[in-house]
Amino acid sequence: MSHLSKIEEIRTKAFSEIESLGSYPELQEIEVIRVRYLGRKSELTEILRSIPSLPQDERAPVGKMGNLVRKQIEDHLNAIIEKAKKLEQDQKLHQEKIDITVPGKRIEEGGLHPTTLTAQRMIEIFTKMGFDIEYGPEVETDYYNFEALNVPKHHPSRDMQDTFYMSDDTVLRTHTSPVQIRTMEKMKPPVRILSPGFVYRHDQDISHSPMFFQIEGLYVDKNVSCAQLKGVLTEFFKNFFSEETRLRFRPSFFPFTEPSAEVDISCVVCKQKGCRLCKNTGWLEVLGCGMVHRNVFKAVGYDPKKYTGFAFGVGIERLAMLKYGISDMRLLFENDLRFLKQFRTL
Ligand code: 2NM
Repeated sequence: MSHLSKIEEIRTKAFSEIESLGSYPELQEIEVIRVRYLGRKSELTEILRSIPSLPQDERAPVGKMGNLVRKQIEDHLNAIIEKAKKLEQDQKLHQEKIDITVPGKRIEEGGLHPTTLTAQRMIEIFTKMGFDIEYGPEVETDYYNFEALNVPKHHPSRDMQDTFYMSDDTVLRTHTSPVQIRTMEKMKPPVRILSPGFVYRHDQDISHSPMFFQIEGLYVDKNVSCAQLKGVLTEFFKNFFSEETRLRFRPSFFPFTEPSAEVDISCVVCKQKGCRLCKNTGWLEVLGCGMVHRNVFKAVGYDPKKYTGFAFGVGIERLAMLKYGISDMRLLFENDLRFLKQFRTL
């Protein structure tokens, strides 16, 4: 058989095989045919490869015919492949069509814990006043938790009855003041920071938890005054509770501040008419504060003649209870969803 008629035969066979694929060919079936007629080992490829060894006068017509048929088969296959792809696509779309009448799946919404919400609100108010946020370790050395804070060796707060000791000189921090010490060690005044975090005390009843969330504030610079302390705290409580909130500063004592004060706010429940919460005094104790003791400045290498500062510390659970009307602190630690779900407004 001449090469030309062989090529003709290949075309006829290829075309009839392609036709036999029917109207819904699969891409895989098409590929089998492509390899059979156009692949490296196909008859047509063999013929085209053998052209250089053909007699001179046969080369041109065989080459022309061979390439033409190759192109025809290729085009035909490509057209079929397009069709098959489109079909596959249509089928996919058809299968994927959605039933918009099926009821939606409800996404279980989470929420933030009231303690977290309270801390966030407090941080928001103080950052607007220019305070930065600082964090530190919950396991502290005796030095950062007591010594640098001017707490004397035999102060009751150092007692095993009150503090969780990890070893002779490591404790679970009893306040976040160590964060203030660490921050002052690494930067010069002006220092305006807030230190939120968990602290630990050996203490437990309806209004005390052995682990609670504290936020302390510290402002150190030249000429920081007691009046500024009162101004900043007043601003905070008016923003946090309401504009009519009043503050009262009572003299107190802390080793790390001098002078020191306890801050009471006008009762958020009865507006000072007298109620059970404020024990008919009209006042609620919420916070401790004072002017930073010169010994604390000495410990961090600040010159107490050059700088003054104020500091305060507040338990967040207490503020959360007052803000949301929670009567038992234990609710904040039990993680009962019936309780927590009531704060799910985000
Ligand atoms: C309080 C009350 C008074 C306080 C002092 C310091 C530091 F590090 F600057 F000395 N930080 N926090 C402080 C002062 C904390 O909590 C009731």
